[in-house]
Amino acid sequence: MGNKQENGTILERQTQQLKPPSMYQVILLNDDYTPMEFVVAVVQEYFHKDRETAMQIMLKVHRDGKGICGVYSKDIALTKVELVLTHARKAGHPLQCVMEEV
Ligand code: TYC
Repeated sequence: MGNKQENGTILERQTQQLKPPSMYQVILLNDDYTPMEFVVAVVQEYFHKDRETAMQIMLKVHRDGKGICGVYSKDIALTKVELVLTHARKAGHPLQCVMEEV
C-alpha cells in the first residue's frame, strides 16, 4: 500500500526492518615460529590494548591455539586483518590473523 504525495510520487512503506550490521571478531592464531614479543607488540599497536592485556591475549593464543583481539564492523575488521598480515609478512613471521562473524 502506497502513501500518495502532493507531487504524485508513491512512497512504499518499508516492509522489512533494518538489522544492525554484523560484527566480526578479529582472531590471532598460534604458530611455532612468531616470537611472543612480536605478537604482544601487534596486539598493542593494532588493537590498542595495554601491554598487560596484550600479554594475556598472546598467552591465551599460545596456550589455546587462538584468541580474540577485538570485535569490529566488517570493514574495520578486514582492514585490521590486512594490516596485521602485511606487518607480519614484512617481518618474515608466519603469524595468522582471521575474522569470524559474531
Ligand atoms: N607460539 C609462539 C611461540 O612460542 C608465540 C605465538 C603466540 C605465536 C601467539 C603466534 O598468535 C601467536 N614463539
